[in-house]
Amino acid sequence: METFNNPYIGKKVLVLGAGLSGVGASELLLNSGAFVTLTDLKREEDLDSSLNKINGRKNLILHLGGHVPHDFTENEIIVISPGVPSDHELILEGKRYGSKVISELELAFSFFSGRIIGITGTNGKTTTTTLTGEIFKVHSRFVSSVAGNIGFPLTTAVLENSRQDYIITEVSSFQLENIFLFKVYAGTVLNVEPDHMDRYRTVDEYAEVKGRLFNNQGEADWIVLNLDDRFHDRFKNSTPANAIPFSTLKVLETGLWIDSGKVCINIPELNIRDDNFIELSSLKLRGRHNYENILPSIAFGLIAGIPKEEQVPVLKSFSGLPHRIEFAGRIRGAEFYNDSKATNVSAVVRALEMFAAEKIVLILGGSDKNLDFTPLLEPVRNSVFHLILIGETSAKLEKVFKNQVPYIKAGSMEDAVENGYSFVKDGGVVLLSPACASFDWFSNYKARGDAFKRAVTDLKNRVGDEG
Ligand code: UMA
Repeated sequence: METFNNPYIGKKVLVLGAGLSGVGASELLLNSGAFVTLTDLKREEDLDSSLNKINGRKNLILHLGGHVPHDFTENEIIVISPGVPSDHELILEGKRYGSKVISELELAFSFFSGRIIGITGTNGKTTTTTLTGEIFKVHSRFVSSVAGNIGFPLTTAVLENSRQDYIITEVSSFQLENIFLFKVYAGTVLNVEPDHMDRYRTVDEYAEVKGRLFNNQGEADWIVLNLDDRFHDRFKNSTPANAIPFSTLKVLETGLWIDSGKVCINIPELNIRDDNFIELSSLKLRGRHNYENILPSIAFGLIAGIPKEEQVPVLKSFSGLPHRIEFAGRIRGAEFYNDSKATNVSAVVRALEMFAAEKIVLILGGSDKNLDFTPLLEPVRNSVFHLILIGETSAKLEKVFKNQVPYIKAGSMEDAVENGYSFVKDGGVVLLSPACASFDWFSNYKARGDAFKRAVTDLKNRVGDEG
């Protein structure tokens, strides 16, 4: 690891939260000679096994099973985990005593000598980050990796190799709340739709935090700009970086766009023009929401100097990610799709667009992020045959759909799948696209999607046996 300008050597640092982010941050800090206190509300036995990576290390104090107020005023620096709100009472207290509060991205950045490609947005971050990572991987001139909100902390990626050329980083708004010097060489806000309304007062405030991705950029940097998103002007005006626009709806003069079923490119700054780069029909990814991920991924490759021809095989073979409108099986006429990662309203609307021609049973509900579900009424009324409401938000959802769309409530994922099947066994789609977080019944969206897939497989075995 680089130790140039190491601002943490000998410093007392509190790391708040001992999840993935906090353990990654602690490990980087310990390796750089800091004195670390790691604290979490959870007890050691309830924490993820990743803690084992650092447990017992010299210069590490663990305060688990609750926070010690004194820690927040005693340490010069506090690294806050993204899941902890920045206005946490103890954080505010620490700030009053002069502690500097930074995010894990900020910490990682000070040890990294390469370039960060930053990808944020309400929907499609993980797909875009993964696809961009694949594009960079095929190019033999670069050493690169994928990290961030995707589930692999940036601190860990930097610790593994602080001299790699690029880290393709999925960035959440939470991680941007406490940055100071963190800078992306090239970045995009894919879209801003209502989400995390339990953390931000308005969508405008949420967009403002997303826009911090472009803080600290200079004229040699790049912003990849979605002209279909209502906040694009604000982002463009916030940075002196070179702008590459893209659109999946409009034909553009410069940037990347779609015309007559083909991806077109015209980037004068890079001297690249191709009116027939790739046919959408040759791609495995389908749907406008996916094209919104493909265009910026191509742009990032081009910015880094990866020839467009080199990108073609990657684009053609990439088939998307688990839990994002993932095919989960067929039982007689019913097809099952797992879209567990759709944890907000706009993600569900995008999924419904994909199945517009089908008879859809939609499984909706989960834990509450204080989202307004009324914008779902119109698209659901237009395209959904029957609703199945699950989880903590089912009563809130019921109020929106009562007397508007037929619905039932299900008490478990198995129940939801079985009922869904009963409505469309002669033809149709059962879509789990919950518009909510998963923490009411599950540990995360992956566990929820896996439960759905398991329920489909179990039902298939039973129906097969009966049939
Ligand atoms: N905690 C406290 N005190 C508090 C609140 C929480 O100690 O007052 C503790 C919890 O008990 C828990 C820890 O903090 O043990 C959790 O920290 P965390 O929620 O920040 O989770 P991590 O495991 O560190 O994972 C985080 C991201 N999680 C969130 O932003 C909520 C992961 O994104 C990310 O992959 C990981 O860092 C690595 O960078 C997940 C996510 O849901 C996938 N992101 C949101 C999204 O995509 O919508 C933003």
